[in-house]
Amino acid sequence: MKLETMIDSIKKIVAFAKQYFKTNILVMTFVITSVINASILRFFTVKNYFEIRPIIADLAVVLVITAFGYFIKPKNQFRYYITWAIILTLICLINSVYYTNFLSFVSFSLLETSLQLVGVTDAVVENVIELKDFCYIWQIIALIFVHTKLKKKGYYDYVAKIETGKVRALNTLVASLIFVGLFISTLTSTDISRLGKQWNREYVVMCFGTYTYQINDLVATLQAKINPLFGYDEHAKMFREYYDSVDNTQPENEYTNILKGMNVIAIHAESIQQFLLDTEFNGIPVVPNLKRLASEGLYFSNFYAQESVGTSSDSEFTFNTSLMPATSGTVFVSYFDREYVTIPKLLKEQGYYTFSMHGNNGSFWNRLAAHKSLGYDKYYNYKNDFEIDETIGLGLSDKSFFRQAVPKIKEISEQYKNFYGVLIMLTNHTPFKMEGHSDYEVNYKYQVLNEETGEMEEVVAPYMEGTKLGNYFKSAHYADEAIGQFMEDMDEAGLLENTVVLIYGDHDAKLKPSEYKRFYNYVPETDSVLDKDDPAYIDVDYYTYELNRKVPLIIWTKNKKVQGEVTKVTGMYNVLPTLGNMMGFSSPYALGKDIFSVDENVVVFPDGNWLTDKMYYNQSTDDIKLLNADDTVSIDYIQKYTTFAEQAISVSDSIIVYDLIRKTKEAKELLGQE
Ligand code: GP9
Ligand code: MN
Repeated sequence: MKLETMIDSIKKIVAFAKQYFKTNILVMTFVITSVINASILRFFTVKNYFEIRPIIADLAVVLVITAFGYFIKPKNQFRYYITWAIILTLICLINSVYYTNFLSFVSFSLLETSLQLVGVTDAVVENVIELKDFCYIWQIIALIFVHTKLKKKGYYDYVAKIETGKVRALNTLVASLIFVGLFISTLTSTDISRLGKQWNREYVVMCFGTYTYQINDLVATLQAKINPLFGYDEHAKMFREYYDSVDNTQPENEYTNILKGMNVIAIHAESIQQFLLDTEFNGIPVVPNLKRLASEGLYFSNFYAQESVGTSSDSEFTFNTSLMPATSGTVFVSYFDREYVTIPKLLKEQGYYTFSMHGNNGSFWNRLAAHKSLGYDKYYNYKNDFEIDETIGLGLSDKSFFRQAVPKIKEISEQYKNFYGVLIMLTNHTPFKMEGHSDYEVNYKYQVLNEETGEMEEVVAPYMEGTKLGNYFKSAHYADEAIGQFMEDMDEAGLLENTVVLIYGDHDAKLKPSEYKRFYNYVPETDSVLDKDDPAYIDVDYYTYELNRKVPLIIWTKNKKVQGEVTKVTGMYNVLPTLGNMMGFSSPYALGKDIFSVDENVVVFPDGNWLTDKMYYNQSTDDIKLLNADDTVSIDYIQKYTTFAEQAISVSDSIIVYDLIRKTKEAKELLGQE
């Protein structure tokens, strides 16, 4: 009896499945072809062939689209699914073409500027479209083919008799939700944060699939368009009031115009932290070249990058504008099309040719569009301008990058009287895996007496090998060698005579406090780490960690025009006013000050924390850390800078979101003031 019931049930299920498949042929063709197309796109681009997660994510999106098709009468469903098939095919096709040219995925935010970009950048290589870019069209052909066959067989009339659209729609939505749930359960916090920031588009596609990427991109693009529609007056008022109260004209001091008329090469030193300059292993400094350049030039030893989620791109932005990063999203991705007063634009007014160079995909951080908007005449990038003869990590190795950059700079110097160029380094990027490219030894070696032989013997304490911090030292050493080689090549090419070389660390290495704790508390002789209760134990608390995130800033000239160590706290937003005073330019919108014209400087961080020479303020806990325990600060002092920090962040964000610099310019032009 029991067996009979079971067989009966199985028969019923099989019959139901048969009936389901028989009456869902068009729908299933749509679902399967859509998921296959999204997978083909990944196969040709990011190449994560065997990842199941993006397939689940694509399936979930396609099922939601499918579900709504059931509300339409069967004989009209084809129109619905073919429309979607065309949209999805186009998404794959356009992304495929975009990837062929830019090695990244397309963004709705680029729609307005993309045509213009294609015309003006050198990013479009000869083969604009490849044959494989068209392979996605098979989905449309397949759907038309299946539809024609079904129509001939009277399929739609048959389905109309038995289909209960609403039930099927609901069932499909539930199925989609199950896939969504399944997918979400596999996500890490990094995955979610990267989806939110949308800056690493390859990563988002690899993890979330093609369709979720595109939906997310649409939402991010719309958000950036919608936000400026509300609250304009209030923000414009705050902006006016702030700039009415500050004087940003070029100050007069001993540095005024000292570097005027010189060329500038700025090196964006990826993840180079300041403490590297004070660290050595077995008597060999981690970054000997940076140390030397720091001692020969003007060295800011308490300099902070002020970056937010836009990391490298935020630093580039603040460096070039003296504004803070965006409070939500990133300037380079969502607000690149606003008007900003920037170093390249200000130097162009003095007749400079301006350029940037980088050994990673041009579209990474949306630089193709953002650099143009910042005022660079040309962005030399990756395969378009460099021969990829050595790859480490994300792209072209720093040594090859610099080697190839020098002849390009030479050519520029022969064509233009003055130039300003930013060289964005890449190799010293997390996870700092050097795979045999650095022979720097990060383990302590010391001598002990061998009692048997009576001779001194070398002991190696292998405590840093294989740790992230150990890898960081090796990788930073490589980056330093690359800088050293670049300086030599520049000198040999005669390019240092009238050139200021400015080097800044773009942000910290984002290493965990535990890495430092182990490093500071290791005892080589006993091959152990000090216990927390040990009196000699060095703790890395919140403030120690935050203060240690500082990066170096060096302004160097061959003839030592500027020299010395600046120990005052400084931030990335001080660069434009400080360098500007030395070179004869200024921005009326700078939020930072010329460091040589202020008695006390404050560095504001994007999260509202701030730092002076006296204290660090943690805004989330409303707590402070005095840098010198004997010092005192008043409530008014804390209040004054907390207010300034809030003001700087809001004013900057208003400029970014509401495009206030452009609006102010337009209003002035209208009034005939400029
Ligand atoms: C990417 C490189 C690194 O091209 O500049 O970016 P980051 O991850 O440091 O922001
Ligand atoms: Mn970076």
